[in-house]
Parts: sequence; C-alpha cells; structure tokens
Amino acid sequence: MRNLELLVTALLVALFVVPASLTAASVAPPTGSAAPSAKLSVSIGVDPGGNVRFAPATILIPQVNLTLNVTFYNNYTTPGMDHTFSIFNADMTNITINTGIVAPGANSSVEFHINTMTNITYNGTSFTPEATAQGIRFFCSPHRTLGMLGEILLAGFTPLAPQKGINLRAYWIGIIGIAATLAWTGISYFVIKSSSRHQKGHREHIRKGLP
Ligand SMILES: [Cu+2]
Repeated sequence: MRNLELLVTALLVALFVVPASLTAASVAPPTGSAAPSAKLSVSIGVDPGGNVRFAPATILIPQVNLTLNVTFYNNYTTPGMDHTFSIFNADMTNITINTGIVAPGANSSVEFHINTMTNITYNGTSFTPEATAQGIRFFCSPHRTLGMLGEILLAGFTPLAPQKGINLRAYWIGIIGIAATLAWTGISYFVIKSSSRHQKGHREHIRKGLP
C-alpha cells in the first residue's frame, strides 16, 4: 500500500504542479516595430484563367520597417486587358503608389517602405494608405469596381488569446482522460480480485496455513 500512495502522490504532482508552472509562463505578442529594417521583393501576377483578379491577391510581410519591392506582371496576354498595381491614400483622394497601365505581357515594379501598417514612405513622401480590416489595400485601377483587389498583411497578426483557450481546453481533456484511465484501472483491480477463486485476501491465505 505504501507504493500505491507514493504513485498517487507523484501523479497528482505531475497533473497539477507541472502544468501550472507551464501555463504561468506568459508569451509576449510580436510587435514587429522594434525589428531592424529589412527588404522583401515579391511578384504579383494576374489570374491566368482570365478573371480580373490578382494572383496572389495577398502579400504577407514578415515585419514592418520593411522595404517592399513589388513587381507586377500582366501575364494574361489578351489584347487590351490592361492592369495596374495601385495604392490609395487613407481618404482615397489620391492614388499615391501606381505602376501606371501595365499592358498584356509587360511588367512594372514599385518600391516603397512600410514604416507601420498605417504609414508608408514612397519617393520620399510619407502617407497613410487605404486600410483593409487587417492590412493595406492594393487594387487595379481599371478593375477596382470589378473586384480586382488585394491586401498586404503582417504575418503573426492573429491575437494570441484564442490559442491559449485551445491549450487550456486540451489540458483539461488530457486530465479527464488520465483520471478516467486511473479510475478504470482501479475498478479492474477490484473486479479481478473479487472474481478470483484462488486469492480472497491475505487473511484467508494465512488461515490455510500457507506462507
Ligand atoms: Cu485590372
């Protein structure tokens, strides 16, 4: 019985003390703003099936304080299908970044610095770009009304709180699973013991004069 008590104590320590110290360690969300300046070059094309859509329509950036070089390829070579890569300022009064018309088969590059998700410097001038729910809007000037839109998103934007919730749920599911296993082991022990015709306990063992 002494060994059983030690085992139960060790299990209780493992179940409650160790996870408590793990969950107490806080994880700081990435800010991105303290990162040193970096440069990223990306290529954006047009849906090869002929739809007036960017492909891809999302530019994922690893940090702000980033020089972003975008080369826009009009790879769908239907004559007359002209496109642009453009970014409005916040109140949409001025198309601040613009490749201009890119004819079928041609390409054009623009390079700008993303200081924060609400501040861009282009050709020495800083402005607040048009925003999406989580990022920066870019669009094709001739086809904006047809939905030729894209966005620049900052990687790691997703808040950390829901992840912690999932971890805690998994933790409790694990604890319930372990407790159920322990309970089942205990029940099995007594069922097997009571159904055995040979061993009814130590007292009967002594009564039979066995060692
Ligand atoms: Cu277009």
